[in-house]
Amino acid sequence: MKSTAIANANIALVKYWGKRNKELILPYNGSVSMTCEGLFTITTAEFSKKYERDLVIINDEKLKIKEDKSSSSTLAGARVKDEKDILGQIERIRKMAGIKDKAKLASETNFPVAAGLASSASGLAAITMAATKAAGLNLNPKELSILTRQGSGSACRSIFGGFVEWLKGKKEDGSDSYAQQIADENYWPEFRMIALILTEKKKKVGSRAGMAQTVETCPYYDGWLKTVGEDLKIIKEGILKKDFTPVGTFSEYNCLKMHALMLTTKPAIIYWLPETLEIIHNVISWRDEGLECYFTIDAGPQVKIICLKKDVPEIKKRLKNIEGIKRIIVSKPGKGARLIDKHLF
Ligand code: 2P0
Repeated sequence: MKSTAIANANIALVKYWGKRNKELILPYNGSVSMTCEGLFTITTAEFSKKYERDLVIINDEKLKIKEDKSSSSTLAGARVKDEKDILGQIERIRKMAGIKDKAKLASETNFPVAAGLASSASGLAAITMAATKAAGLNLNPKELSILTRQGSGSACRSIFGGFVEWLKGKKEDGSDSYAQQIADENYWPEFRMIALILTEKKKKVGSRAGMAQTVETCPYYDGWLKTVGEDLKIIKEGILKKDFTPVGTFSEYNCLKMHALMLTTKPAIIYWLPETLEIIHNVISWRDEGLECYFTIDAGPQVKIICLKKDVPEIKKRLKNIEGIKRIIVSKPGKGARLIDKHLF
């Protein structure tokens, strides 16, 4: 059977950075995200005897299925991570369904891949939903989230719409580490995330290698783990009360704490470009002038501005005065991953 799924990317308000189990992808800390409408991946999957080997096509490009020994901090390494994730996920799904057929999978993403815009989140969520269905499995959202997590951690949050929490869990087998919805996409429709694309180049240090390096070498990682619980509590409460100021304040603070970890990792992981810092300074001064907005930044140079709908026109107007912004994408809370009828092949 052929199945197709669409999944939106998500941007974290409380970040995931560090694994307690690399094999099962179990995080050291819980995280919270907004699923972003309009930043999506569509995937069609089919398992069939007619395929001699697994065939994966990403944005019209065939994945070369090969082992590459290069470090994951190189461009090639970042690419291999994606391939291994996808093939690993197909294999996991085959085992779960008890089938041997090879798969054909086509995936299309409508925004820059591997540049700090959560492409692996929408990608692995769409792949997992399409391929499980194509393999004849009928998983509930919690089971789907657990399986998606094993392909890429942040992807487990994209199964759900609106505002989502990924529970870190305590168990060794990962059965209590999954995402759940805090509030759906219609709960706080005024909330906005403005993604500013500064470069479409792939990042040099992938999240997977970067976070492992942080856990191993950063002297402040314990401080992160001690304080992230407060960020989670305040942001979740703020979402439920639709109280923008604490959500924005603590999202920005949590992002800066994560980047402080990155900067003090050996070797240092510096994702920011000069333009990133310029936007940070602007957001802070706009806020001082009474325009309430906050920033968040992931494992890449792009800045996302967190604001309310009423302030989007003024923020866009001010952004015109900043050089180096290639694209602006405004997202509101979006739907969770779902099956659709229109197949890619
Ligand atoms: C997040 N990031 O919470 C954080 C913030 C990047 C910075 O989740 O190894 O691609 O596949 O589990 O999910 C990126 O990490 O890493 C990420 P894996 P993933 O959105």
